[in-house]
Amino acid sequence: MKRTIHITLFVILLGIALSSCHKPMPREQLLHRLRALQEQGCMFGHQDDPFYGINWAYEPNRSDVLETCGDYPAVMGFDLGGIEMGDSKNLDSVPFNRMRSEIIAHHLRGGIVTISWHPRNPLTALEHLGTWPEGSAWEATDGSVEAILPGGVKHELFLTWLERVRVFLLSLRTDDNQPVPFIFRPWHENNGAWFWWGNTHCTPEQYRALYRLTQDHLTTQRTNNDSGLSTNVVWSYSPNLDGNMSEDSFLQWYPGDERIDLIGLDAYQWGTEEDFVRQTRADLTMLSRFARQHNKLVALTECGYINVPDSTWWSRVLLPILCDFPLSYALVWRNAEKEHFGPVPNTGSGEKFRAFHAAPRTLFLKDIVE
Ligand code: BMA
Repeated sequence: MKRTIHITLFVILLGIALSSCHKPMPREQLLHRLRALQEQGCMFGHQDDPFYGINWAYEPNRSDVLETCGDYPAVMGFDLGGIEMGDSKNLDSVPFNRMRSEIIAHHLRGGIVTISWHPRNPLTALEHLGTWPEGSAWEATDGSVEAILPGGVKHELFLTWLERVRVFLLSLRTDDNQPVPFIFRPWHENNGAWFWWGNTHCTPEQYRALYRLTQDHLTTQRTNNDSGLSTNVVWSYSPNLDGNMSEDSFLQWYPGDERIDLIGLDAYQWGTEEDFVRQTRADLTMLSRFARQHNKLVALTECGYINVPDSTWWSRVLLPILCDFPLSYALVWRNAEKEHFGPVPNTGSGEKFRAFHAAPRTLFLKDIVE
């Protein structure tokens, strides 16, 4: 009898141990979901979607995408620029407290969250910014990356910046204390020279060391026995549109398969439509082949046509690209007053966006919620 009880107890304990071993982390769940959704279509994303849009700001439950087509974007993008200084608002005046609650709200409604970071220049950062680009991410001085790596004059300062980022990211938890999984996309567009981490301002080794330092700090630091960020972050590396990106040039700066889950391309139409289409297709051909061979996700992590002067652009230019490549998502940048990249409700262009929304290939929130 006693023996039977022991065996039963052992079997129960073994069951508990095995089930806790196999419980996937939020990060793995998100990766699994992203892979499954990629089979179904390409998600539409919008930066700063719930904060402001055309002729409104900080009104609850508003979204230009929702008001144009009746559904939220599947992916919402948020930016941490300014958090490194201990600011209460980001570089685009979004209060971090509001950002936290919108990130959690989007997660709870079944959406996907992606976070970027435009930190100020660590060599020249000022408490109060000077005339643009003074002190900002766009003050692209040589030597800033070197200065924040171990042994550099700003290394200690940079660790305090990373710690502020970590504390904010750690606070992304639901009321029942579950961490919100998200895609983190630091040090983006590094193959251009407009940010201080750009390719003419540091060496490939320094860039990769910066990515490693960021990732290692965020995933290994612990306070008060918290579980850290190792369990809920999907890591993205996203160079800018090149038009002629080769695997060799990509690999020079790539942080490595063991560090990256999602490969992104930031591709805007600044010039002609023909150039945009040709260049984007060329880079996505290379990147999606690389992603397939290396078992990575691929996305248009930023894209758009400034102020969308031609509303047929959505279905005529962007949609065919989304159809021809195995993209996880395509995120257009914010609808700021001075420049917008998303749809504008209550206009003729809204109607064209609704056709893009209705295309079988594009996924909005309702399409991805089970
Ligand atoms: C840029 C512009 C800036 C903004 C920055 C970070 O592309 O939209 O106005 O501050 O992104 O969102």
